[in-house]
Amino acid sequence: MAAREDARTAAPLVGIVMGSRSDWETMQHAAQKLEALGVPHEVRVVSAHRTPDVLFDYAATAHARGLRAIIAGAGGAAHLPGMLASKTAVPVLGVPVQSKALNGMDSLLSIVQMPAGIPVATFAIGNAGASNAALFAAALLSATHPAIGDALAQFRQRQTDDVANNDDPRQ
Ligand code: RP5
Repeated sequence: MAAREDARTAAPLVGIVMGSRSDWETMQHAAQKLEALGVPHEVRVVSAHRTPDVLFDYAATAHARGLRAIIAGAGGAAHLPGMLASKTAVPVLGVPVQSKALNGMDSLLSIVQMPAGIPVATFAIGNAGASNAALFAAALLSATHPAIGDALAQFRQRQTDDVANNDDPRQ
């Protein structure tokens, strides 16, 4: 429980941003994972198209505010992760949100097809991508934050044990 409280109250190491409040249904999976691992984080709506000045300010101040990874989720013409990456050297982890019109293929291609020189680490479409981006951010932080590394190792062990202890699909 202490780790979960720290994840909300300590100075954030990870920023979770999304293009719209409608992305929260997906991006909450990133927040839940960071919370479970005790990774201090913040959550904001930052739109590349509707609030571009906020995006620039968020990226420009991210490192000085202590952020060491930014998980950015967006759908459709998903410019948020790439534009953040263009304005900060903090690693950007892109999550393609599953759009209604094209099922997230538009989001995926918008995020993954960055030109050489500005990388965005791109994850799977939807909930799995949001969860894995959080796990990846925890892995990035584990070299400098051993408690996060321990929490990540415990999570993986529990996941392994769950499969091993439930290996008969008929039960
Ligand atoms: C993107 O447009 C957002 O990331 C969202 O996935 C999508 C739709 O936004 P809303 O119209 O629901 O606000 O910018």
